[in-house]
Amino acid sequence: APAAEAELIAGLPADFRWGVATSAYQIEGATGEDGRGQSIWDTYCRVPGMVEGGENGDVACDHYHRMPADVELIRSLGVDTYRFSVAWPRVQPGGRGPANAAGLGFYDRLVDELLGKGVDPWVTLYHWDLPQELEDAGGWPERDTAHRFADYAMLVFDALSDRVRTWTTLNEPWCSAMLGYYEGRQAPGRRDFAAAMAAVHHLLLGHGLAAGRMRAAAPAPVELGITLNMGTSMPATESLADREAARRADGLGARIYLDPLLRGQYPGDILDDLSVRGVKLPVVDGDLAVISEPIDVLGVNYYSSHRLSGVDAQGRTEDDEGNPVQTTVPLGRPVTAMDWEIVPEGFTELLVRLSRDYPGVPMVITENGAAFDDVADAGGYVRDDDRTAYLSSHIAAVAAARQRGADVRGYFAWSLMDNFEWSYGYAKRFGLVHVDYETQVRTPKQSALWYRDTIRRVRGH
Ligand code: PNW
Repeated sequence: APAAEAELIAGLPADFRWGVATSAYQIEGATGEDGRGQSIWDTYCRVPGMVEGGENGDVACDHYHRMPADVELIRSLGVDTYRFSVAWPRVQPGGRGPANAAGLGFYDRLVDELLGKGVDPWVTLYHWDLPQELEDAGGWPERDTAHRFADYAMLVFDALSDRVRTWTTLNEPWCSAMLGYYEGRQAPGRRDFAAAMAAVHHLLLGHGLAAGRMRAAAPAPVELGITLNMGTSMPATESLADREAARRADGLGARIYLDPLLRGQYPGDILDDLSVRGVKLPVVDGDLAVISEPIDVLGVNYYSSHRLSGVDAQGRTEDDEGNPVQTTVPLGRPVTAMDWEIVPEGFTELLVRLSRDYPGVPMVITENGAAFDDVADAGGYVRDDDRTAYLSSHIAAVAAARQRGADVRGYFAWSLMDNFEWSYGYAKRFGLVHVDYETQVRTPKQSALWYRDTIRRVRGH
């Protein structure tokens, strides 16, 4: 397989975009500096039991103080793009009103530092750190939050669009809505299905409002997009119950975002499912026109794929609340440290299917990567063959999808360096670069060197 993978990877075009990705709360630290306000993650981390080890992002990778050295590290990997996110509570401590110049200043310096080293900045405006004051006012289930997001987006856009060409509004609205407001596994930790569905709509509305205003204000051509996390949902058997389970998983995981964004309407089957559950999306006339504002690039984050069954261990098709059963049936593949099965062909299937069902939108892989239980030697070096194998098989999967017609223009590894893995704390390491959290020393792992050499080879020099 590695030889076949190498051949596929070598066939990627010389102008394929290569990058590494991070997000603000996961790496910056300095949560109390330069007027930064509190976000829902500062709050959530302090709720006992929510984050492993009671950890939080107060220090993280101390990137806020080490930014120039980290940019040099990025340059040394030979990537052409760095995807990072802007912390809303640094720009608007309470989520409203004028920009906090000191907070915005950090991103201003970061962009200059990147450009000075020949690395393209790829800005994500929202990677989950909602200002706590907006959550106190209702959060994403509240329509007003969409308008607040668009205002915030314009503050950042006005400050950086003279130098930043590519903008992602939201990272993984599925996680914000479903993990944050339904499953409670992420901030703000609520468990309310109707609230989560309202959040879906208002996240999408916020995206559309921001994208429309950015497009109208753009001083030069810009590339606007949104990033969705998706996988391939396969039925465990051909039974109706299992096919329904796969349809619903794909509907709530992917189509409820893709269809309004790219077709201007919510998927009818999912609206029907919701109405059976007594839930109606809070759509107001005109919203879908806002949400379907054309985008230039679709960001795809891929980690794994799932096989689904509509029948539980007791043979039931409905749970105690009368909701349809949806169980994951393992494919029997090796797993990462997250217990996520390694399914590269599900990546190819996803990309081919997206290009067929939603033609005309170029895609970029804005995240792909894996956590493993790294063992560092005395010098901090990690021989992470498992991560290298994961990257190789998944980049090859992207190349295979391109051969089948998927218009994928780039690939960003998650993540530049080990960082705060949300409710898993610092135990899960996704980095290409190892971070010693005692000393903050960064050491490129074997996978980082493999990635650098791979990029070099594809570019042909
Ligand atoms: C993404 N899931 O999160 C995020 O964008 C990153 O911030 C994060 O560090 C990375 O993936 C690794 O987890 C996800 O449950 C969280 O399917 C959960 C899921 C998918 C992506």
